[in-house]
Amino acid sequence: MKRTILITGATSGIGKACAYQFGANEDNIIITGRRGERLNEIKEDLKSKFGIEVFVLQFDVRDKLAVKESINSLPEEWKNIDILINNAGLAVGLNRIQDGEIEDWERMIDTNIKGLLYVSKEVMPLMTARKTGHIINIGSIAGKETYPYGNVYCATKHAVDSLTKAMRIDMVEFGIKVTQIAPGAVETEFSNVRFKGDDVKADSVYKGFEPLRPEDIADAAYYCANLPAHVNINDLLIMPTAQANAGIIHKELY
Ligand code: NDP
Ligand code: 8X3
Repeated sequence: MKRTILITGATSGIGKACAYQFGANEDNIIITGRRGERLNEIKEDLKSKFGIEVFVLQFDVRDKLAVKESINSLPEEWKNIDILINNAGLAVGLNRIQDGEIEDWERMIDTNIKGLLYVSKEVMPLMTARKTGHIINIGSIAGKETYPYGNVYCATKHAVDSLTKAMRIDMVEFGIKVTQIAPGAVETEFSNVRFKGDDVKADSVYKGFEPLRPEDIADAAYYCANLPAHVNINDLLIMPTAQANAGIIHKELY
């Protein structure tokens, strides 16, 4: 049976890869993000490649009113959301905490914690009412370990780790599955955003080793979403083979 998947942050990286992974398997997808042009291009491409239905919702996850209005505006048949992938998120800056920018901290907290809550707040009642659903939160190795200069980003991902557990506890009686996928280094636009458009610095993060690809995470999300009804993956920590933990990446010198 065709399912309905809502993916936040589907314009790039992991979220976009999830849209293609689930789309290739004929699920119908609600793609969201701020960049409308990209959303429309991805919608047309998904429809023509896979013959699926795609619905675009353009909103900033930090805007609680826009989140509420957008999700409420879905046609009734699109409100039967089977899987929510809470993926939209970002790191901004990489500094000692005493040198951090308050605006950067607020962007991360507002997007990674509050944004995830705003979206979930609208979708969770739709799932509990139907007594079915699966929430997949994209956490991070940064939610398992705190690494130098990672401070507030790590704190936001520790919050995702905690909220994942909380969702599972509070919705267990409704049969809702809740999974966290926590990746190590994945080559996406993540570091371009973190370094505020310094693409040379961003590229250097992934030099000298083979990072994960966004498709690797989409593949894992798809696996988690296709287990029998009685099986749930609570937590999945996925690293590139060259990455031992948050701080140790084996890089070949060149
Ligand atoms: P990208 O920068 O490639 O993608 C981020 C996505 O989030 C974009 O689609 C962007 O859409 C969306 N987004 C960001 N801010 C907002 C906002 N305020 N409102 C709506 N959408 C927003 O990075 P990744 O794919 O790597 O990141 C996806 C998730 O994976 C994040 O939660 C990140 O923390 C996590 N992660 C990434 C890792 C990595 O190494 N890359 C490792 C571990 C976790 P738009 O700009 O169009 O709004
Ligand atoms: C992204 C992974 O460790 O590079 O969450 O910040 S890390």
